[in-house]
Amino acid sequence: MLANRLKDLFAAGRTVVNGWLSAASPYLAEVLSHAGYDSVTVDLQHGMFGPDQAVHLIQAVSAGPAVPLARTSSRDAALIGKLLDAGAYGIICPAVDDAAQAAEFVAMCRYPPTGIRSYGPARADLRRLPGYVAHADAHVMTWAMIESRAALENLEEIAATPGLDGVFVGPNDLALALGAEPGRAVPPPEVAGALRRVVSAAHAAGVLAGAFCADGAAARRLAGQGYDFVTPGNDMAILRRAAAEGVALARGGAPDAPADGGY
Ligand code: 3PY
Ligand code: MG
Repeated sequence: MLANRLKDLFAAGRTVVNGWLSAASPYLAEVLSHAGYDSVTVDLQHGMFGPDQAVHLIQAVSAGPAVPLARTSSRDAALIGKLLDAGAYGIICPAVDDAAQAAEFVAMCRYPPTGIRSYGPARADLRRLPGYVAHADAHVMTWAMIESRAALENLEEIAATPGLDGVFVGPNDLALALGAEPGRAVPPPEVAGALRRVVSAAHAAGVLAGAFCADGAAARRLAGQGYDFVTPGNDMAILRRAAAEGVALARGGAPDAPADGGY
């Protein structure tokens, strides 16, 4: 594991732009890694692949300039450890609803005595340099997803979790939790309000604010609100939009306004 370039970008106040990979294609992972993103997240929760294939996707992202991250499918020490051993430089953990869950998640990403990560770094320590344990603990980033009513209620306590780098809004599950429709290009008002609350709570606690976004315009809006880490759409929503646009243009019509917010 090299130094985590994302940490330098955050420290310099840059908005970090993250790609989102849900297709089981190492080729696509390479393409995204060369597309200009600062990082690319391999999505184990809703991506169409499991842990074995995630290893190859992390390898493919590593072949380009983007920093490989992973969203785990659950708060599971074995899976999180495997993703870190495979070379993920940070973990995004879904559905973190309170401070105890946030602390549990952070512990899964850190070695003893602070955490419970088991030793066996495999791809993450290919160079077998001395000091990997301390290096990994200092460079692996931890992001807790805020995507429920409970998480909003416990937001300040979650953000104050020692060792947590940032909170990361899942606008679709949050929309469902707040009785609104998920998957839209423009977040419903309930979610828009929550997004504003999350960025100020995160910064008040001294941690970063991140979010999944439907597209570049949504990502730009959140960056304007102070979000540090934005994800302008997932691979398949981008592809579907571009494909539909090409078809519409080829048929001499105007492309429809994007309805698919991705996930
Ligand atoms: C959500 O919007 O709920 C997400 O988890 C983004 O993938
Ligand atoms: Mg979600």
